[in-house]
Amino acid sequence: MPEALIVIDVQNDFCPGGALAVAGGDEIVAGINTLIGDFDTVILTQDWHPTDHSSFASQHRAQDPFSVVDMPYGPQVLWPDHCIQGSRGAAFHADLNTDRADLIIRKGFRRTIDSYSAFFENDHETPTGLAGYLRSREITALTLVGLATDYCVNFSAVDAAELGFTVAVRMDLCRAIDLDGSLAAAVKGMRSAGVRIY
Ligand code: VGL
Ligand code: ZN
Repeated sequence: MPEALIVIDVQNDFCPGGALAVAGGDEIVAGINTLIGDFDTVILTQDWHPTDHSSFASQHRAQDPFSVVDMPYGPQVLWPDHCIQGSRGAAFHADLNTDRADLIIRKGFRRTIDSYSAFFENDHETPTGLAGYLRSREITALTLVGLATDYCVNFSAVDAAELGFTVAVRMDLCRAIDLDGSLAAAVKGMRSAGVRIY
């Protein structure tokens, strides 16, 4: 069964010292590099925002980072400015082995809409093209690792399962933001979507 490893958003801004640092985000890099050796197909995702992205609290009057606003496509957490296209913060962690990547998928590049998932933007209907790529390569099983467990890994895993892929998430190679119980909710949601978590 053709399988792919999908490495979600292992970028400087999600690592300690970054603009939206995830605790221990850098601890998973060595283990991911080892796991890359076990897969024929490796795909990386890269959060890739314009400077005026609508998910940034800085673009909203009187909204603090980590507050939630209603967007036309639903509720959206407002984040500190992060992963700005071409910036050092948007670059992959320097130790991540990117050489084996067959595909790097960028997301969140449209100003008016965020994209947590590697498959669909946050309206849950605009495709990134990843599903088509995987299907045309006849890949049916996915292992996901990366940052952050409760946002981009979670949304990607649930979408993948709903699209019919067999999905596993290696929790030891993920780290979470964990806002207001978001990690527990993500684990529950992934399980009920049929994602294997271990
Ligand atoms: C992410 C918040 C904003 C993630 C990306 O990679 O989980 N979280 N942008
Ligand atoms: Zn982002």
